[in-house]
Amino acid sequence: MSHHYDHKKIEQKWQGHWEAQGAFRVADAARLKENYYLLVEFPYPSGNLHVGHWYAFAVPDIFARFQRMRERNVLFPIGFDAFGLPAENAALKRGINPRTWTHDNIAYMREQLKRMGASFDWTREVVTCAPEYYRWTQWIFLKFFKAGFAYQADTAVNWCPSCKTVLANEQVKEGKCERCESAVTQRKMKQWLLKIRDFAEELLHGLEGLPWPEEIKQAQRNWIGRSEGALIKFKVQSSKFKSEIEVFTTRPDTLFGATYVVLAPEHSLIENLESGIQNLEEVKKYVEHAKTKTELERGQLQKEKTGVELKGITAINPATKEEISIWIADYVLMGYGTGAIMAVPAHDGRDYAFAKKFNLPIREVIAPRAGVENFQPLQEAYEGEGTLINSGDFNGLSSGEAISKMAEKFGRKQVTYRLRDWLISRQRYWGCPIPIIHCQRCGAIPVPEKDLPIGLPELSDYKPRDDGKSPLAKAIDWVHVKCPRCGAEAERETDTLDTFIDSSWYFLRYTDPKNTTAFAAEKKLAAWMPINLYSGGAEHTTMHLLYSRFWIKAMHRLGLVAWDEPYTRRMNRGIILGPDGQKMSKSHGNVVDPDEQVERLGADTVRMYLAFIGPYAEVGAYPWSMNSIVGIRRFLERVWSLGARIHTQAYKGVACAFKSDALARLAHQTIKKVTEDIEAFKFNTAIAQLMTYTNELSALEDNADILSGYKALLTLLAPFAPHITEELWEGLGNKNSIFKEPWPAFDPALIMKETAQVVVQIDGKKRGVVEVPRDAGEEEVYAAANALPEIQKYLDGKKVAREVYVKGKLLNLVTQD
Ligand code: ANZ
Ligand code: ZN
Repeated sequence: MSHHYDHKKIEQKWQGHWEAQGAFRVADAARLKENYYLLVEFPYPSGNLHVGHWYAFAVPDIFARFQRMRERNVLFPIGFDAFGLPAENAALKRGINPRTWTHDNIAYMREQLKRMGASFDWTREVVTCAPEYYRWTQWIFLKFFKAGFAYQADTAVNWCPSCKTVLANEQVKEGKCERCESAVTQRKMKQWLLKIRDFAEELLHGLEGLPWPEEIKQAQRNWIGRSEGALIKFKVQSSKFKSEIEVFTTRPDTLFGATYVVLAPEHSLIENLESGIQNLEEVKKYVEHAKTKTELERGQLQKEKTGVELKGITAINPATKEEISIWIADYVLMGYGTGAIMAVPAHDGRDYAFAKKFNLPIREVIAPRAGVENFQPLQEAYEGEGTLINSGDFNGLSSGEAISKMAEKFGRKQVTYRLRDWLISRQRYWGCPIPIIHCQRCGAIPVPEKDLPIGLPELSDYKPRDDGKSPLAKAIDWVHVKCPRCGAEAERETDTLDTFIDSSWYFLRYTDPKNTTAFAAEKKLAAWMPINLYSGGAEHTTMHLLYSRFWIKAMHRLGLVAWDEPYTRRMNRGIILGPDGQKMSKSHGNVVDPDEQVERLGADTVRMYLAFIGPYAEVGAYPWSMNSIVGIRRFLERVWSLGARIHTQAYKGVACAFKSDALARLAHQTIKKVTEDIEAFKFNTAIAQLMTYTNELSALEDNADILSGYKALLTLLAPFAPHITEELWEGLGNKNSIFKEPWPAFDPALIMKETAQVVVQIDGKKRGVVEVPRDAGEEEVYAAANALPEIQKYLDGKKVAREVYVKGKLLNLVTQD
């Protein structure tokens, strides 16, 4: 055995070996208690692995290998989220076909991933742009369509002028396109949506039973944004027609203070009321202007309020019967509640700012405390609850009572959600075609199941267009088909599906990736689902993680799957920063290339370093440190040279008895700590313990002693550094892979501290307890007991005549009287 640790040779050897042996192929056993499904979010084929990928895949691999050594049947699959904007944008930039670009990148990344030494079962690889996969994406979509979960609507949508496509709300970050950071504008277009909002209550409810980190659950709750309130109708007063404005309010108790109403600029009532509006010109100008702003800008509290009164029409407050003015203002959003509000300037900050600016009446109707009425003009809105004043028959009621009573009297109770239906159509080429045929006579007709998949046609010009049409519209032969229902000339839908659809069910396919008659066989799903643990990025909390929960709930409602939550546990990981503590980016020049590090230090070092960088289950940001990674390399070299030292010893491959009690104790403490830390994803402290243990072993004089503790070291180290441990294990004369070894168990008796708790009695009565070394002599125990204040108290003024000591248990002091 060489004295030099040649990581390149070793890593190549074992990766080849694992592949040839199919070491990580997992059988689809029926659901056994031992089945464990560990899922990591699959990458999109960007073309090159970065440190983040290593952090996302190589560190969970520790857990996968650990579970396997604990004799679990572990499914740890990988694939590629291959459709979508990033791939298409990158291909466009390089002037190549997205298909070519994607497939080349996958081939390259597959090799990079293998060099990580991760124990993926490659036979289950799933690629979402493969027709064998998206056939089932289309199939499930059609089930949803037939059940009414998917529908088309003419709605105001987020449009990215640079990507030339619509975006879901979740893909707009601070008014900008999540992909290219261009400012997003509003457009009205006919689009496909999924009724995620109908599942809002179930999505909230389902969170209750999940043992997920509380922050993730809370972020989803906030995104869903459940709000209890009331719908109240205000009659519109006009000589020309009868109409009503319905508002959503969480504070029906403030109704007597509603001194005007406000509509969102997009509110349909504005068109209906047109003939009655005297300042139509001005109103239309304002509506046009509002379109250029994003919802986020509009919703901001501090923002200067703007608006226009609809002159010529008024509304009636149903409680006071007063005639009040109607306004449009962009701080009221069309997508929330009813798109109309009753404004209560005395008790709502935004309404207050608006009323001040436009000189509208402000009437207080809530006093902070009973009997305390404020006779000064208000300096700001009082938004809290309190006691009703200026509210007719309701005066004196508390807000709580009034909310309920007034909601019933003047309207009806209503729950509203912030969550919008999920906009899923994209005007882009590189996505899954929507399997719908539009017929003049029959409307939107599903493609018959037997015709699936509807393949994505080849196109030489797949560039997105400004007119809001998908590039697929240019595939004339593909577009023109016969209506499956009436046989007339019809056209295919040319939009493609949002990639978040592809990733909403990929984990089901891993259980049965080659199935040609179903998205996955029921038995295979039953063997693996729900997923035991899903590890991924924090940025997906209100996107992928919410979408896929919805998707599974929708499938469950249709009886397609047996459970309605896909992920038992979820863990969000942190991010790795550049050595300068900044986010890694080309512009900062602080990007660490993992391939380079692997070349120099080895995959085992890189994996282990990333595991060492911080607690994996916490969403921290950890700067890369060249010194620390070299420290890990040194550690592995120390393990290597220990192996070289004892290699000369005859080793029979059987369990060794530890050569000393002290060594046995340390070994068992190490087994316990490493096991518990891995279970808690504290890989960093597990590694620290392995380092201590290795130091102790290295300090031993006798090689036979070292050998006795070395087997435990290698097995505990194996999940972290799989290549070097395989090599050293083989060097000890073992014929089987170290991953066939059972995880070592520890003996609690051996770990116990070396101290004993000795009860101190005075004249047969317990008066205290001292902690002493287990093998302490009587004198030492007596001295320790004497030092206790409670013992001193009882012995004060007395003389000890005799003492009885039961080793490690009891000291009785008998006094003279
Ligand atoms: C009258 C009122 C009086 C309100 C008061 C608040 C305080 P949450 O809790 O977030 O659900 N609102 C309703 N629809 C809106 C829309 N489309 N755009 C902007 N604001 C809207 O907020 C509900 C409150 O936000 C509603 O209750 C309404 O103002 C406003 F002292 O009605 B409230
Ligand atoms: Zn037809």
